Amino acid sequence: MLKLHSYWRSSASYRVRIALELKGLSYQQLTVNLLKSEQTQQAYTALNPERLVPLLQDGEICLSQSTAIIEYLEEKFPQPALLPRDAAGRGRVRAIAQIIACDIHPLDNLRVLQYLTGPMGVSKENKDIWYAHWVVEGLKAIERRLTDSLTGAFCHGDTPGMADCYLVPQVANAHRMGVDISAMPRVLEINARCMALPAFQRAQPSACPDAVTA
Ligand SMILES: N[C@@H](CCC(=O)N[C@@H](CS)C(=O)NCC(=O)O)C(=O)O
Repeated sequence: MLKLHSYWRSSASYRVRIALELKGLSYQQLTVNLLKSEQTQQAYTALNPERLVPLLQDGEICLSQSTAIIEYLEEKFPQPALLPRDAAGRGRVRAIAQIIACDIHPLDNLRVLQYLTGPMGVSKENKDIWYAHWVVEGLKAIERRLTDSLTGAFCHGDTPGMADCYLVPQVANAHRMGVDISAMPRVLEINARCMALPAFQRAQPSACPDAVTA
């Protein structure tokens, strides 16, 4: 069985859980507790020297990086497809995914925020301003992208796909951190449509075995 090393509140892990659920794949979740710095401990770094989650194990294969993992799943388990059939469509979907994976998330990751408030001496208030700024900038870019005619009920057409795997966790993070994204109606509509689907519900942080809900 596929094994996903992940943490319930990790949005990069959440992307992969959505992809696994949309494809109807069985997988076991193994917790790497980021709040206990388990990602830096020997047992985990032996598997993933990058010291980040998620990590997918498929037999002897160990894959890091959520995008590489999702692309691997797409190639190994092509149906249902998370990418459109046409090259232009695949480019568009990957671009939306990369706005989140490359333009937003690296600026707001745990270790970046900890570096701001630690060695850089940034106050919690200013750290929160930094966080909200980059989330809003990135989601605004997606909102503008979603004005084109290729957007349907979901980010690309009327079937949930790879771009939605990235959008939903980023919106969840924005909500959790109290970032105001009310000026992004398309983003919010698509997020709500996704969250009405069982695959997205099964993947959400509160449904994870390591979720702390109290
Ligand atoms: N580019 C990586 C990012 C992975 C990543 O940053 N994961 C975060 C959780 S969402 C993490 O493990 N953070 C631990 C840390 O910052 O020390 C991916 O897409 O998988």
